[in-house]
Order: sequence, then structure tokens, then C-alpha cells
Amino acid sequence: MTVERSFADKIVTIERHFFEQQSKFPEATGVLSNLLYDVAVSAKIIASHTTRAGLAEILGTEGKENMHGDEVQKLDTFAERTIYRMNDHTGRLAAMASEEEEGIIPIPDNYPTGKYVLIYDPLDGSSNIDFNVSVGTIFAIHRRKSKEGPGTLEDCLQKGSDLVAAGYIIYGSSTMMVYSTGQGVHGFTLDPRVGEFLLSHPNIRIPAKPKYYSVNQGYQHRWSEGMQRYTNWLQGDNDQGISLSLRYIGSLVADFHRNLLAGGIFYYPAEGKGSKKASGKLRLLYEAAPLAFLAEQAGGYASDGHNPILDIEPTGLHQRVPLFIGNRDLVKKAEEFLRDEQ
Ligand code: AHM
Ligand code: MG
Repeated sequence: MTVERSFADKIVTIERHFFEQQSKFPEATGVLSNLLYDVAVSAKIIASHTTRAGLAEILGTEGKENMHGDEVQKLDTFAERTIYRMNDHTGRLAAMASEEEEGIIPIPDNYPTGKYVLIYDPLDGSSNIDFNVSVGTIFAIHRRKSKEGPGTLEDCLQKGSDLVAAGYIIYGSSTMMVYSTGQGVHGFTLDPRVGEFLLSHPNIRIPAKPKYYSVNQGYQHRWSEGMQRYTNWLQGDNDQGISLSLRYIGSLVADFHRNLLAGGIFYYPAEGKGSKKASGKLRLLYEAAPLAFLAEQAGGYASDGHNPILDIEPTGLHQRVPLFIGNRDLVKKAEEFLRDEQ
């Protein structure tokens, strides 16, 4: 029997991929690869719980006990704890920061500190869980700036262009991990039968021809005139043959993931002055910067409407920014509309 062999035959685990990427940097020590692997393992544990989300009513929710008398945690709390417990003792991190915590999360005194900081949104879009809609984990990794000892706030407040790695995990109809260390964007699908993330989407590039625009159009009346005109432009009010379909899940990772693969733009603009969302809703460190890093690595672009997201120097852990992310031309066009109204 002759077996046909082609590239498609190759099965690449995420672990192997981390180390293959690492080998392109002769000075690398393996700490980053191991840290990424710890994130992947956290994701598998979280995925094993998101698939059981609908059972919370039966088995108990936070503050209640389940039928076995165990305290059951809400999924976002569970995701937060899982990532923390996987990473607090490894000696790879100087500190962590989570969207769920107000300040930086120090490494306990009894464990060594390391050279990176891990910034994460443990379960973005968690309000969607009750409706069985995809949710995601977003992560960002920086090299620490301080020399040694406990990590500092400044180690976490770094701009996106200084990211060492970033990625997300989408808990959807299947679980996927998508990441970049600055050498392209690569996607892995979890095979739940063997518990491994396997390379399924090597070298993702945003398609040149966009399909979708994604925005919460229910808030349109609160946007500036330029934003309204831009949205009309995307819908077909242009002479460039662009006429996009609207898709909006309201779960950032899922919206971003779809547009990364299909082409398009996601935006969450600022609302009028005095509004609670006058500076947007999404957070620079936990959401905008890591996804901007991925978008640029996939040939796209992300902006706050005026400047690249990756150039913004953060001033606070929970700082919010307007976000326009996706195909470069579409994001540039949004900047143009916003510039014109100034
Ligand atoms: P969260 O961090 O509290 O989960 O909120 C972020 C979510 C994103 O996933 C999503 O893009 C956005 O909020 C949706 O907001 P809205 O419901 O205003 O459209
Ligand atoms: Mg979030």
C-alpha cells in the first residue's frame, strides 16, 4: 500500500510549535515557551468547565454548594483562579494583572520571580455565558522593566508595541488558541479526545477583501456624526464597491476571531461627551493592545480612531480606549472620517 504524504499529514502540537518558534531566537532560554504552555494548559482547564456552563443551575453557582457539598464558582472567577494558580509559582513571572483585579497581582513571597509579566482578561464576554454564546480569554506578555524582586505597576504599564507575545483562547463550538510571538499569527484547535491543541490555522492573514463590520449599532444615536457617516460608508455609501454585512456577537474574542478569518472591521467607538463611554468601553491592556498586536501580525491594523493602539503609553491598569480593529484600509478609513469632523 502506498500512503500519500503531504504537508497536511503533519500533526503539530502547540507545545512543539512554541519550541520551533523559540529556536528562531538563538538567545532564547525556553522561559517564554514554557509560560505560553502554562497559558495553554489553563485554557484546557477553563474549556473543560465552559462546556458544562449550563449545568451551573443544577450543580450550584457561586456562593452555593453543589449536590456534593462542594462550593461551585462562577465561571469568570474560576477562570481567574485557574490562570493565577497555574502561574504564581513557576518562577517565570514578576507579576500578573487581571481585568478582574484592581491592582497588580504580586507573586507570593515564597516563590521566585521571573522576567515576564502576564496580563489577562480571564473570561471576556462572560455576560454571554448564560446564553451559550462563545466567550474567550485574552492574554498579553511583556518583559519586565524592573531588574529584580517583586514586579511593579510600571512592568505592566507598557505599550503594545513592546509586547513579547499575545493571544486569545476562544471557547466556541470548538476551543481554539491563537497566538503570536511576533512571527505571524497561528491558530490551534483543541482536540478534546486527546486533550491537545493541534495546529489548524498556520500563519493567519486577514483576507484582503473584507466581509463584515461589527459594532453595537443599537448605540448609534450616541455616536458622533463622523461615526454615523463611517457606518453608512461601510454599508455601501462609497464608490469603492465596499458593502459589508453586519455581524455582532457582543463577545469581543468571537467577533475578532471571525473578522480575522473572514476579513472586516470591529469597532467600539467613543460615545458623546459626558457619556459613561466617552472614552470607549474596552480596556487597553486586557483587550485592545493584545488584539492589536495580533491584528498587525496578521497584516491588519488597530487604532483608537486617531493613532495606533500599539503606540499608546498606558497610564492605568484599567484604562479604556475606543477600538477600531481589522483590515488596515477599513481602520484607516475610520481615522479619516474622525479626522474630518474635528
Ligand atoms: P467584559 O470585559 O465585561 O466581558 O465586557 C467586554 C465585552 C466584549 O466582549 C464585547 O465586545 C463588549 O463587551 C460588548 O459590549 P456591548 O454589550 O456594549 O456591545
Ligand atoms: Mg473583558
